[in-house]
Amino acid sequence: MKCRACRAGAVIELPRHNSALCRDCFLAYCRNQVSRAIDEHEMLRPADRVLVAVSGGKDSLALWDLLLDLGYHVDGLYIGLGISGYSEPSAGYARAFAQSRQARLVEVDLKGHYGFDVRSGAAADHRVPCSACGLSKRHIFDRAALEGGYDAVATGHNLDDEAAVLLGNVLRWDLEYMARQRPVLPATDGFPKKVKPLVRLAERETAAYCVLRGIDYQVDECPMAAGNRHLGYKEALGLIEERSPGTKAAFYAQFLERAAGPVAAAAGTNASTSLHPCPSCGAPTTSQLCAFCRLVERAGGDPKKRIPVSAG
Ligand code: Q46
Ligand code: ZN
Repeated sequence: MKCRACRAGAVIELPRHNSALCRDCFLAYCRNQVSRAIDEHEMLRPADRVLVAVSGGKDSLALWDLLLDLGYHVDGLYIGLGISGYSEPSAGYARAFAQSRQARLVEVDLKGHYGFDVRSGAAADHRVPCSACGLSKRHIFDRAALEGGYDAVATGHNLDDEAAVLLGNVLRWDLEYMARQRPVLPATDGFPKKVKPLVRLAERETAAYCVLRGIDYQVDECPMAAGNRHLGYKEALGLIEERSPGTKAAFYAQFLERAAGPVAAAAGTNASTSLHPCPSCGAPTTSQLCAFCRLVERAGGDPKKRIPVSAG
């Protein structure tokens, strides 16, 4: 198998592009896909300070590496979720990467900082673990970005993630969620800008990228993910993709090009006028106290604790 670009020995096949690439051409392809996503969706400006949400998995570490290589000023933020057997090794991969690239990694440990982990927080707030986890991560990334003066939060959602979320939204015709499913969400009152620069790269491509770049990452799925709907949608799309390479990318790309605008118009804009700053943490909320501060209070922690991030 020869590289389609330079005729050297290929290391990876890309059926959706009807192509195969050698190591160097594949790494260049990954950089190019990220660069195109950033340009197409006006995600970042060259001088932006970016905070990457780092989990220790392949996507977030590949994203961090790619953004550094593209010349962005990028720091990482890792949140210790306290998931036994999973969180500690994940933190280790994040730290090792930061050290290897001499990049700045900010760490927030849920238990040490707020007094709960994903399991105990979920139990105290009568939620399922992924709901407590998602709420905590969104809150901490948002507050850290705003308090640290970052221009955007970048997350490692890849093409497979976005196509699976889209499939779930379409199956339920959930227009509100579809309207928000964009690769870039602009900063609005009290929320930082959010960008997903990996939306043009498939999951197996980010994994191959890490392997070829020598980046060690957490290979295991979070144990709490077992049996969730998102994984089922990914599997279903994987089967379709196997038979018809390119379908997944077309499904997502055509949504952005042809449907996202009309869907957003049909869903209407949710008036943000009822939002006010949470008296405890300052995050925008429609309730007396924001959902995260309620969770922290119920779990017996101190919601007023600041996140240890300052402009670096
Ligand atoms: S939400 Fe749920 Fe993930 Fe949190 S508890 Fe694990 S599976 S890590 S993206
Ligand atoms: Zn709050």
